[in-house]
Amino acid sequence: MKKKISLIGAGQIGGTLAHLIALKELADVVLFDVAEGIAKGKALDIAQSSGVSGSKINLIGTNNYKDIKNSDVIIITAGVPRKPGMTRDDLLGINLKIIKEVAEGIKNNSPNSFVICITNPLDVIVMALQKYSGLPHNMVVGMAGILDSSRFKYFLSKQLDIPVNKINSLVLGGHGDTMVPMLEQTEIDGVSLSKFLKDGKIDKKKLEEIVDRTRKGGAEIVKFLQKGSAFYAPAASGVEMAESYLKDQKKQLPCAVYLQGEYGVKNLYAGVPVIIGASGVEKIIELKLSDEEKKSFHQSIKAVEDLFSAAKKIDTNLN
Ligand code: TXD
Repeated sequence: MKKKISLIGAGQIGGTLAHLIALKELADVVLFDVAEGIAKGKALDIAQSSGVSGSKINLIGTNNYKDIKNSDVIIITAGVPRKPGMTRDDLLGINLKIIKEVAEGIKNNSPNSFVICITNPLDVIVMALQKYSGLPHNMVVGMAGILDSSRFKYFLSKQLDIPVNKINSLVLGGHGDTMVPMLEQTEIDGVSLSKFLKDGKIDKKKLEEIVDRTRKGGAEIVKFLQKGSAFYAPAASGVEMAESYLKDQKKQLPCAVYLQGEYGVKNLYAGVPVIIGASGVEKIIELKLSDEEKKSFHQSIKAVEDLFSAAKKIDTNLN
């Protein structure tokens, strides 16, 4: 039975998501956007590429929420991206309004979907999405950790001249400048990063530069693009989550999920390692954090809590 993925937002990431899903023949695609022409134009353009790729995926573009009915997966990128000099948090006001509208559309038309939110500021927007939509916590997740971990692994692989697929690592916490690359959990070709440090294969200063570049990875791209932000790596990361759900792969992935005491955090969305399978978020993996990692993680959680307090001031319904 062919699956169905609805993409709410057909912009830079939405269009790239649609193209990746079509090439991987993961599911039929509904591209939804308030700018109906963008959704229809991109759906038709990608559909026309099937003559080359041989993809049997059907795509439609729409601005009617009825078309997302019975979606297996919904991926949300509706919202505005950063401009140079803006922080992810600067997008809170406008994207909170948009996500309220999107939540209504999903609640009324496809409430049983696995919903992946990408819109920034991610951790607070995905939490607001879950509250506005009332969908179960295990079926509403945020995409950020996979992207941040991919950036960290890429920078490390370039520095060490080691293929990126030989590097295992993850970035936890909020999707902001306080995100936490987990150095103690990082392995290069099966060897711990701390051993690499001890053996002088990488120096601490270089590693700190890589951590900093990962935290500012989004801003670096915004500066180059001037108009818009990163979209290829975010789209690839979103597809990874959708695929693990649709194929019940039970992959362990860093995602923004609802914490109810895990890692000492209650009633908040934040990035931690989870198992994604056919029931959505199937398990939250509690890693043993070093004191240093614990301290950084909780600083990151504080940043998410502060931003959520700002969101509750904008919309008291979020209390
Ligand atoms: O790791 C992450 N989570 C981040 C997320 C990585 C990169 C970008 N991140 C955020 O994703 C970014 O800050 C934005 O908030 C979203 C989407 O980024 P994108 O680059 O795709 O933005 P675009 O190209 O502006 O596309 C947004 C689309 C655009 O076509 C609008 O017309 C549409 O959203 N839009 C809406 N669609 C539906 N409903 C409403 N209300 C709406 N408003 C705008």
